[in-house]
Amino acid sequence: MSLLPILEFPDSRLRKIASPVTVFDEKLEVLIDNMFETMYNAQGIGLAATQIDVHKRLLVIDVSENKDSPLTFINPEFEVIENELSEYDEGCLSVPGFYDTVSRPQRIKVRAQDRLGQAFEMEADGILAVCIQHEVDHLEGKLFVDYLSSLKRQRIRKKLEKEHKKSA
Ligand code: GNR
Ligand code: NI
Repeated sequence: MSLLPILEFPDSRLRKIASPVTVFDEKLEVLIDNMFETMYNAQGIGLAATQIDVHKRLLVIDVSENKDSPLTFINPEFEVIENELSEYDEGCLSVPGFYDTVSRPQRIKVRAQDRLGQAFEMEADGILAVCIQHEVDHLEGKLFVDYLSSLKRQRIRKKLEKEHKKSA
């Protein structure tokens, strides 16, 4: 397995819209395994393919305490089943070191395919619902900082650009 480099805001590749996965093969399985390894290594609870510069509709999540409940969502779609919003202090592996409050629908129903292409459905609430919506946003080229004021977003962009220059 291998660790994959994670793109960081304001990299324009994070703005690409991902295409559906159509082929379920060995190569896809290797990619999924590498995404889990990369996510666990970075101590994230989710990772979208967009973040590793693969523009396919694929994401991995593990919100469990013991990091023993990996979930793979391929070609995910969700509908809101409760319009009530809930706030969560979000972070992102592509926006390292920054956290801020985002409001999203509390309860969703997700339809997706698993790593073998088998369709499944599940309902989600709490942190899992937050994480799925955060990851599906990545597939649409959207980041949690887009929900913040432009002033906050600009501040974050400038700080990260400075960091990137230092390490370049
Ligand atoms: O690791 C992550 N933590 C997190 C915390 C609150 C809301 C969303 C997330 S997702 C993030 C990993 C990530 O960047 N996924 O795209
Ligand atoms: Ni993220």
